[in-house]
Amino acid sequence: QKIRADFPVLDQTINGKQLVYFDNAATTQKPSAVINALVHYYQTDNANIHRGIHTLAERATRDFEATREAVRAFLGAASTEEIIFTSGTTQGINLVASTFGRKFIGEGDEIIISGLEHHSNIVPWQMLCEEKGSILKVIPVTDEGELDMEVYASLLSPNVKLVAVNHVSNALGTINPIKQIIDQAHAVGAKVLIDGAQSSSHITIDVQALDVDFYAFSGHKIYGPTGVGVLYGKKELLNAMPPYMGGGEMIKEVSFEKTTYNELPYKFEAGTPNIADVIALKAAIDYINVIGKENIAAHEDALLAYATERLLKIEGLRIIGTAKEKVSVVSFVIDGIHPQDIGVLLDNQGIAVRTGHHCTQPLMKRFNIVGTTRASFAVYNTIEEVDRLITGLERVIKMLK
Ligand code: C6P
Repeated sequence: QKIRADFPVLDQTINGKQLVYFDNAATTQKPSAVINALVHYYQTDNANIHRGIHTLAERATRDFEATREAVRAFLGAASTEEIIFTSGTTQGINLVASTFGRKFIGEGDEIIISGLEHHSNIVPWQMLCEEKGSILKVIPVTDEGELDMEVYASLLSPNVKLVAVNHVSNALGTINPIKQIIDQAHAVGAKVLIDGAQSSSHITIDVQALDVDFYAFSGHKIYGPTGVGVLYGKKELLNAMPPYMGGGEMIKEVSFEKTTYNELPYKFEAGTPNIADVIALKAAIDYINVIGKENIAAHEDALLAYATERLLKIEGLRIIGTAKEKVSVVSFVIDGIHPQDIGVLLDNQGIAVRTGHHCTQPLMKRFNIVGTTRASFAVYNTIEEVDRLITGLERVIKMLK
C-alpha cells in the first residue's frame, strides 16, 4: 500500500470500478518522484545544456549528466562515455543498425535475430539487409516459447556479424539465456545487441559481466518518462562507428570543407536532447534502487505464480509461453473468444490489459493465433488485483459463451 501511494494514477475509478493496471509491459506508471522531477525542472531549472554559462544552464547540465552516471551504475558500465541517450529502445536499435550495421555489415554477411523479437528488433535489420545484401537468420521458438538453442548453435559461423535478440520477450515473458547467446556469438567473432526493453525493470543488468556489445532500453518501461531511452555500447565499438545524426552537439569543429566529430557519448547525441525526461529518468532509477530489483522481482514472481495457477483453472484458457524462466507477463487465449473482446469487456470492469499481436506478428504466426490477452505485473500490483482479473474473465466468458 505504501508503494501504491507513490503512484497517483492508480487512485482512480474506471467505468465505476477501481482501476487495475495490468499493462505494465506496454508502459509502467510513474511515481510522484518522477512526476515531481519533471515539474521541478520546468519550474526552476529549464535551460539548454552543455552550451550556456549561466546558472540555469549549469544546473540543467549537472542534472542531465547526473542521470548518465545513474544509468552507468544501473547497467554496471565501465564509463559514462558508453551511455548514449536516445528516445527509446527503438531508436537505440536503429542507431546500431544505421551506424555499426552500415559500416561493418556487408553483402553476404549474416545477422541472427530470434522468433521472439518485437518488430523494433526485426525491421531495422531487414532494412539493413535490403540495403546491403546481407542475410537475416532467425532462431526458432519452441512450443514452450523458449529459443531453440541447438538451432542457434548451428546458425553460428564466421559469416555472422551480429546477433540481436531480446533479453525478455514482451509477448510471452520468456527470459532468454543471454549470457550463453553472447558467449557463443563471440566465439565466432560476432557482436551482440540485447534489446533490454522488457528486462531492465525486472532483472539486474551488468553489461561488463555479460560482456554484451550493445544493450538498449526505454525509460518509460522502468517507471520513468516516455521519450527517453538508453543505448549502452562498448567504447571501442562506439569509437569505431560513424555518427548517427548530424547537427549541433555531435561536432568538434565544422567548416564547409570538413567536419570533425565530438567525443563519446556526445558524438551520438545530435541536437537538443530530451532534457527534462532524461533528468526525471534518474528519479525512476533511484526509485527502483531504493526498493531493490530483487525485492521487485520477488513480488512480481509471486503475482505471476498466483495468476498462472488461477488462470489455468479457467476452462478453455490456454497460456501461450510456458518457459521455465519468465518475468511477470502472462499471455493467454480463450477458446472461441477474440482477444479484443476480452480487452474491451475487462476495461468495462476497470481492468487494463493489452490485447493483440503485441508488435510480434511473426511470433503470433508461429503459435497460429491472431493475438493474445496479456496481463503484465509491476511492483505496485497486488494479489487482490489478480483476483479481480480472474473474476473479470469469468464474467467475460459467461457473457460471450
Ligand atoms: N513493447 C509492449 O506493449 P519503445 O517503443 O521504443 O519504447 O520499445 C519498443 C520495444 C522493443 N522491444 C521490446 C521487447 C518491447 O517490448 C518494446 C515495446 C511494448 O510490449 C509496446 S509495443
